[in-house]
This record gives sequence, C-alpha cells and structure tokens, in this order.
Amino acid sequence: MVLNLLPLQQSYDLELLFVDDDSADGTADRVRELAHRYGCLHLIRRVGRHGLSSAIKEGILDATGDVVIVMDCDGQHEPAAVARAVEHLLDTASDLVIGTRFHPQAEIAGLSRQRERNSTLANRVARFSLPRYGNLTDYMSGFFALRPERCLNYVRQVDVNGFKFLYELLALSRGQLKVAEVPLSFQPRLAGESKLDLAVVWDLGVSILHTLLLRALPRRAVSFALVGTSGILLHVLVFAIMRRLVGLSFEQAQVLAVVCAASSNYLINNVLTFRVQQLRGRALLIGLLRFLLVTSLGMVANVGVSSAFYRQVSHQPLLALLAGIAVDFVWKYAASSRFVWNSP
Ligand SMILES: Nc1nc2c(ncn2[C@@H]2O[C@H](COP(=O)(O)OP(=O)(O)OP(=O)(O)O)[C@@H](O)[C@H]2O)c(=O)[nH]1
Ligand SMILES: [Mg+2]
Repeated sequence: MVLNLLPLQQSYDLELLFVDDDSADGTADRVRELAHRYGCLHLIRRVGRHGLSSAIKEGILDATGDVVIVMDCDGQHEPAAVARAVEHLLDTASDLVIGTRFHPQAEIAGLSRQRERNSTLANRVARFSLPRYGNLTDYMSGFFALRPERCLNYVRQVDVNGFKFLYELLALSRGQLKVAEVPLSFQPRLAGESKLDLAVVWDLGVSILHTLLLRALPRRAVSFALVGTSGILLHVLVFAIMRRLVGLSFEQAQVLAVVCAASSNYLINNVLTFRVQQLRGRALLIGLLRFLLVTSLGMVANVGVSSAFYRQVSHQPLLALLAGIAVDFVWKYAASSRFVWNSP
C-alpha cells in the first residue's frame, strides 16, 4: 500500500476510511501503521460480516465529510481521479459523480477485451432498465463521489446482499439525483484476487430484473423465485428420467424429484441468494434439513390453500393453483430466510 496524501491534503480536509472484513493479508495492520503517520486514516474492521455492498454502505454512513468518494482498494482507480470527481461535483452542483470507464476520453487498461465486451452489454441492459439515467455510460463503476446530504436516504436502502452498489443506488433514487460523469483511467489490479465471479453476474441480473419489475418484490425474493424456477425444471427432468429410464413408480419418481429439486434450490440459494449469509460445513447440512422441512410445510400449505380457494372462492382451477403457489412461495421465502439463513 503506497500512500501519498499530500497533494489532496493541501486542497481538502481529508478523511480516509478503509473497510476491511478481517482479511488475512495484513490489511488491518498496515492501515493501523499508516494511521500513525496520517491522522486522517481510519480503519473499519468487520468480523463475521463481509460483502462489497455492505462495506460501501457502512463506509458512506460512517464518513463525516460533505463529499464522499468510494473507490476500490486494488489500485484500479487512479488517485488523480479523486480531485477530478470532487471538482466536477462542486462545479456542476451534482449530487453524484461517476468515474466512468466507458467515456470516449477514458482509458481501460485494466479491462480485458472479454470483460470490456461483457461490461458494455451489461451497461446496455442497465441503461434500458433505468431510462431516467439513460445518458450515463457506466452503471457498474466502483468509483463515484456523492453528497451525503442528498444521497444518504437512498444509501440506507441499498440491499447489502448485492455487489453492484452504484446500480442499486441509481435504481433506488428513481431519477431524483443530479448525476454527472468524469472519465477514468482504469488500471490493472495491483495485487490480490478478483471477486468477480458467477455470483456477481447473477447479482447484477437480479438487480436489473428487480428494477424492471418496478421493485415491487424484495430484491432477494426475485433471486429466490429465479432459483425456484430452475428447481421446477430439475423436478420435471428428474421425474421423467426416473419414470422412463429407471422405471420407478409415479410416487417413487415424484418423491425423488421433489427432494432433488428442493436440495438443488437450497444449494443454489446458499451460494447466490444468501451469499452473504452462506452456510458451510455442518451448518450446511443442518440448513438442508431445515429447508426440506420448510419446503414440505409449504407444499401442505399449497395444497390446502388451492383446494380451499377452488371450493370456496372460484372454480377456476388455474386461479386456485396460482393462489396455492403464491402462498407456498411467500411461506418458503419468508420462513427459509428466517429459519435457514437467519436473515429476516
Ligand atoms: N470490505 C470488502 N471489500 C470488498 C469485498 N469484496 C470486494 N471488495 C473490494 O471491492 C473492490 C472491488 O472488487 P474487485 O474484486 O476488484 O472487483 P472488480 O474491480 O469489479 O473486478 P476486477 O476487475 O476483476 O478487479 C476491491 O477493492 C475489493 O477489495 C468485501 O466483501 N468486503
Ligand atoms: Mg478490481
């Protein structure tokens, strides 16, 4: 970690917050050491909590300045962009200034060709889902400057299970923020490993779908529903294989298909929907048993509600089935959040 704060300290009353999730690479020790030299340095050390969105949220909420800058710690955001973003924020009286990697004057040495193509596609979909911010070029940037007095209300609402904080902030603010951009010179990472994986891509897809559904459901419920859809496909597949290829009876094939689909839903939700609360080792097994219990109660509720609906409300079988599925979904989502992943 190389720090040269002098140029910035000459112009601004600086406060630097590092949000470290108890990482094993000695970050906390290094920050503590540097804090003796620079009084403006502060360490937020979190034990048992992690996740990029919650780290950013906590950092912004704890910052005391009139302007807050969020930037990555892997060296990909050049320090010179800090002054550029702050000046632009003040000059244009904006609420939020994004450091963009996709401006004609930006440099993207830190992105491979493939990553650039993927990000361009993701940006297009994001733009489609946020028409009120249709003039922006980078919805997924990890570098931005904001005015807390204008943004704090939205920052508080950001779902900490996500990774792409900026997209969530834009979506939550529904066009209420004055947003500008400055070009970034995006560098290759200096050290450490990338956190970008399938779960991050999934998270972005869920965020965009959530926004397209007018954010009527909780973001996590959208992810839970998508995983549930994959479970239905697996259910049908396992049932067909067991009946046709293995020759099991209807009941045997059905029981096996239900258990396979529920277990698959559980495992996928554990790494995607409840990534932050992810269960491991023995807790993973106990969680599976709890999830199967929650699922079986959901099935009982499903049959009970759809039958009662069919008898007492409407003789439309489709409506009755949907009523059962809706109750089953709400129960499964709420109960497993609470009793399996301990996350209300
Ligand atoms: N405190 C904290 N920081 C995180 C967490 N996940 C990621 N970060 C930081 O967030 C920044 C962005 O993460 P990266 O993995 O570099 O993601 P990226 O820049 O989109 O992907 P690359 O281009 O592959 O580097 C880095 O500075 C990470 O250290 C987390 O769980 N907790
Ligand atoms: Mg990075």
